[in-house]
Amino acid sequence: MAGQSRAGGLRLWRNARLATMAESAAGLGIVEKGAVAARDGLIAYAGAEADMPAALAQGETIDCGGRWITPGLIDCHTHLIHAGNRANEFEMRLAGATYEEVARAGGGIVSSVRALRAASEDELVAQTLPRLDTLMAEGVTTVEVKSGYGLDLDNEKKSLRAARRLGGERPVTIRTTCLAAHALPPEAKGDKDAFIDLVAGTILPAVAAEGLADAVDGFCEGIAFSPEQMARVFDKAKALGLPVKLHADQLSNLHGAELAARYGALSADHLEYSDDAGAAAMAKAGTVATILPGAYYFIRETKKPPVDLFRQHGVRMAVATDNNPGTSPLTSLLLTMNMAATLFAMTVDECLAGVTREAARALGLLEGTGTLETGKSADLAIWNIERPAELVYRMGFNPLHARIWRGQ
Ligand code: DI6
Ligand code: FE
Repeated sequence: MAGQSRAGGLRLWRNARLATMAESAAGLGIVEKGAVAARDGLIAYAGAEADMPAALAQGETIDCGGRWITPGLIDCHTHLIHAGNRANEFEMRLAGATYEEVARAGGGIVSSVRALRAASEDELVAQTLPRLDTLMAEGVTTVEVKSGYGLDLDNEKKSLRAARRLGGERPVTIRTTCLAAHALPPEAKGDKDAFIDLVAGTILPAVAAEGLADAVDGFCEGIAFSPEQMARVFDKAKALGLPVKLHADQLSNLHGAELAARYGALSADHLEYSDDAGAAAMAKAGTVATILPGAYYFIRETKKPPVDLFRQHGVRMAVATDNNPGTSPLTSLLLTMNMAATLFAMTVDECLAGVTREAARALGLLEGTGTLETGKSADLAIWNIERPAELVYRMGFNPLHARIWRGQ
């Protein structure tokens, strides 16, 4: 805070090694003797210390002792707002049931819906903060949070209001996504089309009118909604001026990747069963592929997302936790990177870009965060490491030295 009052809110981190993740640079955008200056919460300089304008050295100065600075990490796909947990279903699956069998037996997403509906908004915030704190302790400065366990107007709004409140409780950027088309609630009595009418006709317009969501998402899957049903949700989202995302091709290939691309989606997520045509369509539309190894690992999926196809077509890849009580009770982006590398053979550079620059792109935030570049939010993570690969290599070890959000 002292630095904020001095020299126009100037702050300088010097004697650091930078992985700027800038698009224009090769690889990680490494600067060996680097410095980052922040003014009023924005990056005023990031680059070689020797080339920094002298005027920027007037404020509070922090000697980083040769530590590495990356952009603050971004978790671009979470269901962080939920109530209770599903450890009981985990035990069922350990005894041999599949995720789809558990869902069809009345467990799955619907059991989290019951728990969320019974919780107050305050309780949701209180139950979610420990998960958010765990992400932040690893240098996360931006988190996307979906609704999708409310599945009626009041409970979807409650979820999104609770998600928005997280940003007031902690120094972190929260982006909210309305995932009302996540599952069919029990009161819909099996009528998916009528529920989609409710989502498109009532829930989305109300959520948009109150400014509760930054984007709209859906689950396109046999156990959830068809591509035609999702298209109706997306048509409404577009009419309301909200960008879209999609849980696509996670358990089967319903060509969700193409559907997402057709609507210019910010991202299509999961994608284990996507094919060449899906990757080509995403590349053309600039839709980011969000890779979610936590869910793949936790439900012991065996079909890997077609990372090679994404590379061949030039599809950008983000990496996220998918934190949720059913398929990915994961609150570590560092471990998520390790999984993406170990399970899917993503490179260190791809993993680090996936939790910074590409995650920002998947949220439509690349103008404002995700790389160390002048004019962006001063969101930084400072690490006790010798080389960036350590962030991907270790499992269950947190080398964070300091986390800076908007210059503080
Ligand atoms: N795909 C998933 O993996 C999660 N949601 C989705 O659309 C699962 C959510 C849950 O089981 O609670
Ligand atoms: Fe998800």
